[in-house]
Amino acid sequence: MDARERYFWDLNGHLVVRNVLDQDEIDEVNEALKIAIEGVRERQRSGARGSEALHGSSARWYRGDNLLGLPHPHGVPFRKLLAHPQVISRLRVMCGRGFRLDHGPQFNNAVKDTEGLTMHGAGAPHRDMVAYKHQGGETYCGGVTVTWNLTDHPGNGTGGFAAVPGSHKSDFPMPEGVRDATDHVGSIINPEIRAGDVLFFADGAQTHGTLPWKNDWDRRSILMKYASRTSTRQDVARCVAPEVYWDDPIVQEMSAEERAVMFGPCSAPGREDMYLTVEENGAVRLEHPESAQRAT
Ligand SMILES: O=C(O)CCC(=O)C(=O)O
Repeated sequence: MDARERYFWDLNGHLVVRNVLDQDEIDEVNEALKIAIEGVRERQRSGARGSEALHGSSARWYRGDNLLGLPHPHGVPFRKLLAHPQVISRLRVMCGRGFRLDHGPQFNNAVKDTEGLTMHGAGAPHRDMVAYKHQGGETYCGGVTVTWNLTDHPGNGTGGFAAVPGSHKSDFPMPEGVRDATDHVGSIINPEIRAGDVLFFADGAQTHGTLPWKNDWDRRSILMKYASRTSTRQDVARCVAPEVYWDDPIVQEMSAEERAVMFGPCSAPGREDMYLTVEENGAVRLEHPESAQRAT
C-alpha cells in the first residue's frame, strides 16, 4: 500500500484497487459461484426498511452464508482469495500487523431492481471493535471488509455499494435522511467498481449501505470481513472460549459473571508465527516460518 492509497483510505474510509483479478481468475470464481446461485434466496426482512430511495424487490442472500463451506471443490477459489498478496499488503496498514477473518466470505447478489440496504455503521454508539483511530503516524481500523467484484458495478446511482466518504471521522449523529438515502445532500456516493477490482471499506466506522440495483446484469460481490487481530466483530459467542484462552482449571469454578471477562478476543494470542507479510516478489509468507514449524 503506497502513500497515495493510504491518503485516500484515511480521507475517505474506503479504497478501490483496480484489476486485482484477471479474466481467468474472475471466470474461476464465477464458475464456483454457480452452485451458490442455486442457494440464493429472497430475504424475508427488507433491508430498505420502507425507504422510497432504497425500494426494490427483496434482497437476495446465499443460504449457508459462508462460501468456504461450499461442497468441495467449489470452496477452493474463495480460499485462494483469503491471503491474496494485494489484500495482505493493505490490511497490514489498515488493521495493523495482525488481522484475521472474522466472518464471511459472503455473497452479495442482486438482479435488476433488487432493493437497497439502509446506511449503517455511523460510528455511534461508539463500538471500539470496529472503530477507526490514528496514533504515532499510523492508522488503525478494527473492522475492514474486502469486497471482490466479479461483475461490473458502474456506480453513479445505478446501485450496489454506497458510502459516505469521511464519515468514519465524523463526530455528529447520522441524519435520518442519510440513513434512508432520501435526503443526504450529496453525501452518499456509489463508486464505480469493475469486475476484478477489490474494494476495502472501514466496515462499522464508515457509514455505508447499498443502493437498489438498476443494471441489466447480476451483481456478484464476495465480501470477506476481516478484523484487526484483537478485535472481534461478532458477539461474545464467537470469541475464544474461556476454557481455550485460559487453562481449564482456572475457569472451571467461575460464576457466569466472572466468566464474562475471561473470553479471549483474538486468534492465536501471543504467537509470532501468525503474522503475514508480502515479499518484494509479491509472495505472501509467514513472518517467522521457523516458529510456525515449531508450533506444529
Ligand atoms: O456491498 C454492499 O452493498 C454493502 C454491504 C454492507 O452494507 C455490509 O456488508 O455491511
